[in-house]
Amino acid sequence: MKHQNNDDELIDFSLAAAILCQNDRGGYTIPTDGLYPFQWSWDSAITALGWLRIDEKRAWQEVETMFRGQWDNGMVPHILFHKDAESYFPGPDVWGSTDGIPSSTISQPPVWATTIRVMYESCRDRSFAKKKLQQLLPKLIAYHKWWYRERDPANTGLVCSYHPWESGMDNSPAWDDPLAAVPEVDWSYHRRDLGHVDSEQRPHKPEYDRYLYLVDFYKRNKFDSDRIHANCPYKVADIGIISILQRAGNDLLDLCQIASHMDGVEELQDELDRTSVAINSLWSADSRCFLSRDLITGDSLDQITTATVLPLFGGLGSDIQAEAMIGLIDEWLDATNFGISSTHPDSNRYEAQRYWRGPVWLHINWMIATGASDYGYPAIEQRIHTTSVDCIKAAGFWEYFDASNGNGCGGDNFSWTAAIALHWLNTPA
Ligand code: 9WN
Repeated sequence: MKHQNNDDELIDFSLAAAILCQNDRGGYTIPTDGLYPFQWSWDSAITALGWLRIDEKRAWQEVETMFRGQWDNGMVPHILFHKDAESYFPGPDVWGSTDGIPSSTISQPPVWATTIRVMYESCRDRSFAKKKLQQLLPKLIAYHKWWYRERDPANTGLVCSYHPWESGMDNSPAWDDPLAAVPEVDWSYHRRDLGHVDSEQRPHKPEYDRYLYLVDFYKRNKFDSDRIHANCPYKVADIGIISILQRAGNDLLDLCQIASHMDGVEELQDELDRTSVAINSLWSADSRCFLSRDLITGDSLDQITTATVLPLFGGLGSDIQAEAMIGLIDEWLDATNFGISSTHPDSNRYEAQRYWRGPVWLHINWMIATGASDYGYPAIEQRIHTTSVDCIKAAGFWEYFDASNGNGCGGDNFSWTAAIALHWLNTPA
């Protein structure tokens, strides 16, 4: 039986705003207290959308703090370790990067230019925003160029990821096979996540052993791009990253146009055009979506996860492909009660509460709903919106939700859940 949305019962948006304030550490927002005590890149980008509704200047500050940690080569790290904290593992010593703000040595889905475009278009103080935009554009361009140069040196049109953490969808079943080929670390360590969250809702140890092997591998290779590209035991063309990069790249070009900033624009346009063609090699008519690929074995990673329909968000599907993806999403929503589950419930690897193997993540629902709307499917957008509202009504502002009963999972008082509510669920679809 479908869960009914009772429209009279509203989300507590003042609580959402209070969560951002509670998680504010002065210029950056932690995802949640204890479990994640640092600044994460794509969390921070989504969180800035929430700040925009509360305090515009604070929203721009969120962006600036993140880009203060940008590497000289253009990479925006996935974590900035602004302060020491014992409650998270692995910390900066394990990652081994010591220049500037201590950071991780991989990136995360590059949603920044998309966020900044929303911020620019919906802000009240346009002249302040324009000033900020002028300062940020060269950094954003350097970041996008980093993806193409370092993660697609052969110019295939499909950037690659070196770590499941880079996808932001850490233990997605799509990564099971490529991750299984990575050796395990032979040293012992103490996971801190299990002190905050039930182990049923977190990745297993063999996955962590391999996550850490990869972290060590970059360090042993002194973060040398050529060596890592040649020898990294995990190399995946991740449809989620590719789609988010494509949308952000188009948003970046529009922002450059607005600010009459033409440096580097032609090169970016060429990269976007290349991806628009190359993406078709990932299309699966049988699955009705795009599939990531293991670039070491060449195998298609055939799990149906929310990443596989993100090309709607990236504007990467033809009209026919979009129609097929929308059909898939429609049936997917029939099979769940609360939003789109991160892994399709029909998968034999589906686990209702285990992190990226089943639960619903609201920022991803927002991306898919946005894509559905762009392609002209308002009824699907509405369904995703309504069932996302239901998650918060059922449980509050959790990190992720069980798609069958709306139970909140992972960390509570979670920044991107609060922010996406303020940004997206605060307005009717
Ligand atoms: C590793 C902060 C991050 C999110 C990721 C989510 C989780 C980290 C972890 O938390 O990953 O980066 O330790 O589990 O998977 O998407 O950015 O919220």
